[in-house]
Amino acid sequence: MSEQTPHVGLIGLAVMGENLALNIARNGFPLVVYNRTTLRTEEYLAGAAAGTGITGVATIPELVAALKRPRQIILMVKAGVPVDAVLNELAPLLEPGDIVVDGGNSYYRDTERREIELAKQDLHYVGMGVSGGELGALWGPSLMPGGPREAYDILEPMLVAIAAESAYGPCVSYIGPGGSGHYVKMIHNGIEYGDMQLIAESYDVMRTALAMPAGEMASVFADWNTRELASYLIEVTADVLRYTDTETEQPLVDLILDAAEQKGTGRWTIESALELASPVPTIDAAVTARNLSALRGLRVQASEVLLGPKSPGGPDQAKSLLANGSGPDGALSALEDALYFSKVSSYAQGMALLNAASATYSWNLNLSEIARIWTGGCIIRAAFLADIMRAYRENPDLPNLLLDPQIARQSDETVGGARRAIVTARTWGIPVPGTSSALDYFDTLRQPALPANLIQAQRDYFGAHTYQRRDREGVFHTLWYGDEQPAEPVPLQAVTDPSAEPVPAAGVPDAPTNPRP
Ligand code: NBP
Repeated sequence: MSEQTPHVGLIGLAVMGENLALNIARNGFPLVVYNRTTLRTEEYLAGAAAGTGITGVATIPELVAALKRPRQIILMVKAGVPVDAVLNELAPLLEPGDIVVDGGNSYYRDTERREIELAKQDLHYVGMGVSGGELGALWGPSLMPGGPREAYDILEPMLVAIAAESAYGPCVSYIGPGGSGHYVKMIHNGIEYGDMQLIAESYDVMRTALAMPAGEMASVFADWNTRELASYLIEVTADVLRYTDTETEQPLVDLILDAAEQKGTGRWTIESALELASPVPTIDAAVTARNLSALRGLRVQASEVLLGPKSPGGPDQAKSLLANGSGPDGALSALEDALYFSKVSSYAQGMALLNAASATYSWNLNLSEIARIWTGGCIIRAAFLADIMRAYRENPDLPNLLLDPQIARQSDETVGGARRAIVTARTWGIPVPGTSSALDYFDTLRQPALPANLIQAQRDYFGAHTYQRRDREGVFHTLWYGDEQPAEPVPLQAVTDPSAEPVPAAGVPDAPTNPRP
């Protein structure tokens, strides 16, 4: 093998792979590409890759033979079964020390399983989150590589060269062992779901309660993009709202069907949050909202039967409710505060989940560094990430982002806008599940006394689940019936019809016959 023989191979020439390969070649790392459908490779070499020095092969054995050890083979294929299919063919051909990087959106547990499997052959498996879409892949994505540290050290010069560069350095960093890189990418995507839902809710309040046309809303988002909310997704929103359909001369956004899709990462984030008991209600609300949006037929049917608020008023009333006497710009300023507040709450939830996963899986995640590599290249890049970086740099043990003194103060200053936005939306019958959940998370966190005492008492009453007391140590159970035996279950009566026959006792679910142990 000559000096010029490349180390780097890339498998999968769909939108992400083809652009990432161009990025790698442009940065001076020669590479060989392969795609299952050979025609795609041929078209690519003759088209986008022409003159870049990228070479292609028609089979996986040819790819392996064309690379120098330690081979560095990046997979950019569809997550799930295709990754295993490629590995089944590729792994037997590799030699100890070779590195396989999965750059797709693989489930982190699959990554851990594959890492263990390949390690038996002394192969390194790196699960690497890649964010930024096709433009990011081409000009600089945010990269979240996890797996064996020694493999990352070999890959680092290439990864640093191809990653986005923000004001805070290259947007790549070693995340941690095992599936941590793909886990962090999963949380990134969960936060992205939350951001998009919260933006959509601001848009809905402007559109429905304030009766603003798309062009006017575009200007509002462009204005918001100059301050605390500055971010890629706000910029995207302004551009989308400004876009006119050439055929109809109408804002294109008004013509798009209101049924959103969701793929694995949002659902996986929620599943992990439930498993680790580290709630992410705003991400949950965002995924649920997409699922509800997809039930379009049902929604249209329900809109004819289920009635909304009766005459909530016109835009002037909505403005006045939002502004609450704070002047002519008060309404939009309240919405801006609401969006900022909700975003902070949502990020606090996502970062708390990362913290919980880090502790549970012993990943030793550096949350400040993770916020740093999200400041460029990725879909959630935002000015606010610099605040998160600072907060965790100053206090790596911060139990929750909302407890950082500066972020707590900002939340306190903007929470009023969120309360007014929710009241306005509720008055007009506009669903704002993301904003509401963000406020509920905040209001729950700041409560020293939640009503869970009553829930504990109820649980002890019907299931002898026991409870703890505020005023003394120990675990307690109470005979809530006193000394008497519990009465026979009383049949439930139909509430709406006082003359209805009682329901037979056997029909009463979970009737407490003898709840004591
Ligand atoms: P896709 O996720 O659409 O996957 C298409 C690629 O997978 C093609 O090259 C296809 O080859 C290959 N493939 C399939 Br499908 N089954 C295969 C098999 N059994 N063996 C070998 N190759 C197989 O591509 P993408 O949108 O470029 O995304 C790639 C990865 O990056 C995914 O995991 C995705 O979730 C992730 N990602 C995507 C984005 C984005 O914006 N699109 C952003 C961030 C991350 P073929 O040509 O022969 O069918």
